[in-house]
Amino acid sequence: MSSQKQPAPVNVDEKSKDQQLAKDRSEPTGNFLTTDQGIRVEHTDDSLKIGARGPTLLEDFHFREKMTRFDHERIPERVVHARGAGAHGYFQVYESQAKYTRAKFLQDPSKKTPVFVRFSTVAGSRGSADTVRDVRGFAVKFYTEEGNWDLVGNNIPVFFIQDGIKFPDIIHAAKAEPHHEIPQAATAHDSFWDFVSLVPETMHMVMWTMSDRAIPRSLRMMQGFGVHTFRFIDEKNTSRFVKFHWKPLLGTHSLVWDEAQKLAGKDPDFHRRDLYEAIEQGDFPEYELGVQILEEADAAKLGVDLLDATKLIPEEVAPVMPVGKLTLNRNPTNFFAETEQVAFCVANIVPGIDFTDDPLMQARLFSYLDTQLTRLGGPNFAEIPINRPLAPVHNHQQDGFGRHTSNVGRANYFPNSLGGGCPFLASQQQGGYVHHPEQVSGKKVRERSASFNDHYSQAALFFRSLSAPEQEHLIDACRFELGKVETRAIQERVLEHFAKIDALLVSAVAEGLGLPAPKATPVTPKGPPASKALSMEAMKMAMPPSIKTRKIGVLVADGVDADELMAVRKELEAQGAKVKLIARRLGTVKASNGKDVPVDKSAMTTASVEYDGVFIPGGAASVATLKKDGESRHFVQEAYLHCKTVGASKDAEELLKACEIDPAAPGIVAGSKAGAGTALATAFSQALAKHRHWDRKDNTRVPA
Ligand code: HDE
Repeated sequence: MSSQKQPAPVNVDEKSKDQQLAKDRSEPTGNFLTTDQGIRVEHTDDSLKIGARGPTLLEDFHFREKMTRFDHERIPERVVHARGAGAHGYFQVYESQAKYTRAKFLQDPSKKTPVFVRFSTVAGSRGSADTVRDVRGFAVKFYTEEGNWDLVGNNIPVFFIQDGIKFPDIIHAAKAEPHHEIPQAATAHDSFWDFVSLVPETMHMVMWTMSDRAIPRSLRMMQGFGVHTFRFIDEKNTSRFVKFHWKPLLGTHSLVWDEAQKLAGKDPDFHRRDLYEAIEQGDFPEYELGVQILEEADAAKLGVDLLDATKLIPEEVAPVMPVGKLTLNRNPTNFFAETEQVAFCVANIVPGIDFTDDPLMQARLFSYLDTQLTRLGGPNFAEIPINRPLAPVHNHQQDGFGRHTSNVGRANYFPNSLGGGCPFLASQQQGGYVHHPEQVSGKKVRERSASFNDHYSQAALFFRSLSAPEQEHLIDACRFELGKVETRAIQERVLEHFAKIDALLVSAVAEGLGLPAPKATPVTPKGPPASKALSMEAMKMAMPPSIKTRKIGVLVADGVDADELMAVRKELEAQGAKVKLIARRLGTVKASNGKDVPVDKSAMTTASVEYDGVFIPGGAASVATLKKDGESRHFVQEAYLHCKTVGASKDAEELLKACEIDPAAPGIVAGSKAGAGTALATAFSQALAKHRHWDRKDNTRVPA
């Protein structure tokens, strides 16, 4: 280091990124309308013409600028993960992780590192619906004092393919077919399943995408995974393998497929809206970061190759250790500036964390920056406010489209003496990034390691770890997706693979397709026969029951029993649930005590699929109106069909009867049994905390 002056230490706290972004915010309130050059505009509704009916003048700089800027508003959408929603927040470590990593942001529990998170679907375009069956991206940018670390993960812990060179193939196959660009945001088509049927390494992830994991209830209620094996490097340069996990503190929950499809029409922004509203209301989404740490010496004993991204390490084999918590507490100011322009990159890494030779990860190290050069219009996108690190940037990179930084001095090369040798190099002790000196030797080959060969064991482990209802949903999803495939030979080839996974799976899917089931020859999973952490149902059981942030639709009409409504609302809201009153029309309904009760939603603008449960308070006149109303009956029946909790006061049970719902069915909380007021509300919330009642046997009997 050849400078006299030492750089100041970098201090980052929860507010640092917001303060940095604030410098670029433009506040219209109290300001004149101006051109991009700051000229105040006197008139913006008519172009400059010769006479009111005459030709528009080229001289009209305001018109030309306004139109030009409009004409160029669009940038290319992401080639995958085009649809997304973002949020700001912070990450805080529970205790120092110095024994595993020297990453500075993982040392001090009092430090809050700012983050920006973008959740996404993979296959659909920017304007596609949120609730489609798909993988969800879970990308986190940590603005640490040592520079940006991006953990660009998914909500599924494994990937379809083992080598990144196949990524263009799987994505081409999964996205809309090239000749007619159909279907949008769906894998239920021939080309996807054609690829899958020819590439058995996809099987494990296919099981996950056909499971309820692929239709999360909320972005706030899904897990995240780093997928690849990374390295943690400690102060002594010891390397350990690490896998990253995010666990939502609200638990992991899903929609049901019929509900997801209806939501895609009723509210295509369902997940985006849910995230935005939760943050606005102060219900900040929280996720715990956990790590599975594996000593390098133990890796060989695992029975799976850590470099194979189609495999996971069961939590029974390597437990997930909690490391810290991510809290999302601020919505972006502007969607485009932040959520659209954010550029994540697997290669953005800080000292103390390192890569492995996973050939999928290695491909990603190239792809992200490469795609962003096109998407963000050149090499200077790291200067876009959302992408800027909080750590200072000094180097000899220069010029290019949209350059913001004005480098000082004439020495734009290294080494130099004209600039005093600056900027100078940092040793490892000064925070310089030193790659882990892994010893590698071998021949140049285009080959797949034999240790990557087993494609069915973990698919079987996943399927067998699911509860019976979860297995049923997975089978139904396969029947749906393959049912849309038009080429019989593709369906048959997929069944051949399913036969190697599980006998029930292959027979039930074959039955749905009207094809003979190939003889089942299921593999025996290596390692544990089942893994609890793979089943959302099993994980739910392990969590304290909660109805926090759950939405309850309360159906009301004139004559509703006001006292009961109050009691139920009070109890549910005390537990953190959100209660919405739904009536035929907006405004108010006249309660039984003569008071006007404000309505939140008109039945026409909402649907049961937007709620986690339904409650029908008493009041003879109100119940009589609802009973006669087809839409209200449909609301209740649909919620029932989707296995949601339905509550009814004693005199509202008539509505249940009109809906052909048995008040004794699981998850039906009826006043005649559960009592009234707070007692009824408590019973309702206990049932709601179970999330769904899969054990309803007469589902198909109830119309919806
Ligand atoms: Fe990505 N992926 N990916 N991916 N990925 C992109 O980068 C790619 C993979 C993931 O919200 C692209 O800026 C390759 C796994 C997320 O902005 C692109 C391979 C995982 C996001 C790209 C993979 C992911 C992306 C498109 C196989 C989970 C959205 C736009 C080798 C661990 C980030 C962009 C955001 C986005 C390439 C596989 C997660 C094309 C080549 C595995 C969450 O660069």
